[in-house]
Amino acid sequence: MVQKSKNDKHVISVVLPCLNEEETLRASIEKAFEGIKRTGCVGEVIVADNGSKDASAEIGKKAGARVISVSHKGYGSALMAGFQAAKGDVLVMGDSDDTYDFREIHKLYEVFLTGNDLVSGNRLKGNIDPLAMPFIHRYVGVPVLTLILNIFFWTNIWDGHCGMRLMSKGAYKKMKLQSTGMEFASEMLIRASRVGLKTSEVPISYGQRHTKSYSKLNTFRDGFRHLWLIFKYAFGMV
Ligand SMILES: Nc1nc2c(ncn2[C@@H]2O[C@H](COP(=O)(O)OP(=O)(O)OP(=O)(O)O)[C@@H](O)[C@H]2O)c(=O)[nH]1
Ligand SMILES: [Mg+2]
Repeated sequence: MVQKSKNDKHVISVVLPCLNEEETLRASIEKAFEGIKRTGCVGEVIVADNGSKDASAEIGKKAGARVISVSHKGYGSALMAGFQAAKGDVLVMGDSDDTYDFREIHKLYEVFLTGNDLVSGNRLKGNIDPLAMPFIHRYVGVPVLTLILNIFFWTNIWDGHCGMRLMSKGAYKKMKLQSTGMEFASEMLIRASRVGLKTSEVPISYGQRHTKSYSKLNTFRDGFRHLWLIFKYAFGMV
């Protein structure tokens, strides 16, 4: 079960991986602080930056986040460094492109309190903006890759690529994650299943990326990385 902090409240660390997200970072941070507040807990927001060339780092600091500079590139690397730096006993991950609504952190937290180790958002069952995900991601990539994941490893999660998740720090440490890229999201579910974590998911909102900054997700490269990782774990190559 999850450790409580001294005042009987959890301390929540929200970690935002960030690569050139100056247009949306402030809004993401403000929503994360509001999300922490709505849980009744205290907490911090950490921006895990990979050498953004824009003003992300300064904007992050000004908005009250702790900005850490991560030398090893990649979405997974940034999250692992952020979790390492986190002071909280509850960890939340989420993107800094203002597509997840962090004011909904309490929805995940409430389910976590019922005895789960890891709670993931589910965008497909939630309030999803029609333009938030390309057709191929929403109706092919995410459901098919998640189905394959669940055939090999029962994960109890049906949006395998959701970037908004909440877990105890103890659960995170148990998983011993290593993936540096976007396939980090799949590895987390595989490892959670392998080490016997109790998982659950909650419908959440997902909005469109409204920025000039480009998406870092490459449909075929990253899709293949997720699939390859699943096969490596399934056939004992990891
Ligand atoms: N630090 C760091 N952050 C990254 C890296 N790649 C992606 N990110 C961040 O991780 C989050 C997810 O990346 P996105 O490009 O939004 O990927 P996505 O949400 O799957 O794709 P979209 O739906 O197109 O937004 C964003 O906050 C990015 O800034 C990276 O290499 N390093
Ligand atoms: Mg995004």
